[in-house]
Amino acid sequence: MIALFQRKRMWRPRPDLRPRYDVVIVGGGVHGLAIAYELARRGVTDVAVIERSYIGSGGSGRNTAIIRSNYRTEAGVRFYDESVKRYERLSVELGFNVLFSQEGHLTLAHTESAITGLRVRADTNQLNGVDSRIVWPDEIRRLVPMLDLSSKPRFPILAGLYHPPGGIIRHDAVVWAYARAADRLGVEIHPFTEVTGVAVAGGRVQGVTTSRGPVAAGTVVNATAGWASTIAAMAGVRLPIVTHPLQAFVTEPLKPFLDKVIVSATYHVYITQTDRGELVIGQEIDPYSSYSLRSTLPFLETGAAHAVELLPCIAGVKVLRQWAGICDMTPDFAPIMSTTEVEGFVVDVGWGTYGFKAAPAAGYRVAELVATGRSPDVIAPFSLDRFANDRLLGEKAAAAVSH
Ligand code: PYC
Repeated sequence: MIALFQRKRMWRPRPDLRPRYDVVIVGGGVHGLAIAYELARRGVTDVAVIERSYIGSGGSGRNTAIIRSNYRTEAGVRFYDESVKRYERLSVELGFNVLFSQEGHLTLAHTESAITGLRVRADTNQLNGVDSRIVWPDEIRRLVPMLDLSSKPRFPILAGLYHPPGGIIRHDAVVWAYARAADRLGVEIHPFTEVTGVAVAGGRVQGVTTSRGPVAAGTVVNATAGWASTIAAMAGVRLPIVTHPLQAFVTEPLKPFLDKVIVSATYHVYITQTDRGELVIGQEIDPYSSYSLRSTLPFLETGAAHAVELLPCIAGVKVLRQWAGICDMTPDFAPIMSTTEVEGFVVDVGWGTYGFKAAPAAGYRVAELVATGRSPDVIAPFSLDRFANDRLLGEKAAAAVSH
């Protein structure tokens, strides 16, 4: 029988791992794929992306897909602003709709000290050309009519930081779009291939060993998010990273009523409504370090209770499912995009709870670092040696719902 309709694959299956590539990227999430695509665009096409499971199976498939650049440090604001601008062009650039809804991002303050923190962010954002400003309850009511702005909640809403360019995106579409674009430029994508070792000799990386045999490489890039420190340890590189779970849950679909991303550090909760109508609700990272991908009842109970304090109208809504991802946390809540003491071993790690929003800029800049050997200005503050040289970045106040 003749198949009437054959679906086109997003990228080509590659039966064989070749014995050598110019660049091997460990991690087939959005970062690894974006780096591969940007390398290929620069003419570096002898690239393999090696992924232990299916592509996008790690943090890229387990995040809440919030995009924003309203960070606290100048380095953070500049970098994430570049990423938001790249996301704005991504559907056209990659020829694939990534459903970026720039609906606006609203961080709530419930205490005077939180307002002070938001003022610092608003100033730093504006000084760096990012649209972000303090808003007061009257305007908050107009932006999100369903928020409880009365004095009834335990922590009434006093003010907010409003960031119109922020929003949400369709995360699997971003992963597929980068994979397809990288594949078309000649990159090889090898899912279900586990890296079991990183070969180093004379202070230089030689390649990786995998569940499908050894592969030599001129450069190895570690883009493995929650597993970043374990892969780095295989190369003898110690990273200041501790892995923590981050959980989220999703409700049944509701009629559209929430067209802003809402974040509250005091309630440790953030809420968005997807294009399908579901509410996506997340909290702070779990307080213990773990590689566990299991979600927990205490998380669901506190997340739901806190979300209902902000939006009492969702009290009877059913929860459909919950999940956990794992996050590579650095002490200053900022990433590491850097060369290391092992020549040819490059890291794009420490993405904690902010990796997805960073992928287009990280892909572009880490590819530039690999291709030229020089760290571009916009990512120079994120080098690994900042921890030895006492140049930490202090991004915690603006990272997810941390405070
Ligand atoms: O940084 O916007 C963020 C975020 C939301 C959820 C986790 N991180």
